[in-house]
Amino acid sequence: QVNEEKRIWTEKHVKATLPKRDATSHKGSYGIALLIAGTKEMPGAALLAGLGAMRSGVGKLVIATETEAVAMIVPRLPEATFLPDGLKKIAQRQSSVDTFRAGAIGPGTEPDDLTEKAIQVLLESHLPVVLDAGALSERSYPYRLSPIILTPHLAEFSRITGVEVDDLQKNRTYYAAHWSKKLGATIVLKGSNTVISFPDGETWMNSTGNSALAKGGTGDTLTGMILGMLCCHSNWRHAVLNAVYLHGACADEWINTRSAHTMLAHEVSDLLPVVWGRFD
Ligand code: B4P
Ligand code: MG
Repeated sequence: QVNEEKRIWTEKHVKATLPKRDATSHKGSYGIALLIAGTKEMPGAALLAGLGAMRSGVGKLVIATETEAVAMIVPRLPEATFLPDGLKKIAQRQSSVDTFRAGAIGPGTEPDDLTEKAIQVLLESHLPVVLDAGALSERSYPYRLSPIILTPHLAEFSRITGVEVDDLQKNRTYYAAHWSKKLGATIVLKGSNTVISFPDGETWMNSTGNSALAKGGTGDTLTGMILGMLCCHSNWRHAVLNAVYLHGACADEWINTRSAHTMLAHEVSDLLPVVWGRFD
């Protein structure tokens, strides 16, 4: 089962693995997600990832971001709560991460010393951790029981691996699987037909998505969606695969009636309720 060539994650798999929302559940049933994202210069990335997360089944969302970014996010996502200057507080261990169910870091943050320290704190915790954008650097990962999920596009994957983009592009499945094993981390290698590789060799190709997604911010939305799905799925692999599938399916929904040139990243989150609704 594990090394089968080009296994494709399809509607059939999504139908079989998306969780139901239990009639008697409450927000505590779905946990609190931690999103470390955004700066005062790039607050939009935190908003986009926040929208993606809150549309994807979390109980509660805490956004750790720069104080100045909070005022910009609140009007568009009043449901979120905040840890102002949270990157610093987490990096300096002034604020614990133990109470969260899952964490994501990187959208709209710089790959600097503070980010590196916050990543170390997350990696020492029990949380499933999603690393994107500013959190994607060349490094090794400790052995841990909870998953580490990296979500690079080709340019970021090249930065992590030192392999040229052209070479990566020609052998996407090979490199995703190779580096997933080598790093002990799940790799979501983004692009047309996103490849998802787990450290034990299990590898899938996604079947949804289109060029409407080739626009700034859609990656931030995906990071949020993976974070949210981790909170409402009991199987973390299904959470990752279903997030990638539904993210692409929203873009497919968009181009049913609208031009691929025109979709905005936050509109992926706007479409998710209807697209997900078809599976309930
Ligand atoms: P960044 O500045 O890092 O871009 P970003 O903020 O990460 O954008 P975002 O988060 O919105 O999108 P992401 O790609 O994460 O870019 C830095 C530099 O890297 C830029 O100069 C850029 O041109 C370069 N770069 C980026 N991607 C590259 C690539 N593939 N090859 C070479 N250079 C590249 O997430 C985008 C989402 O949309 C993903 O989910 C992806 O799977 C999806 N998507 C994008 N195009 C798609 C397509 N054609 N079909 C289906 N899905 C697609
Ligand atoms: Mg990105």
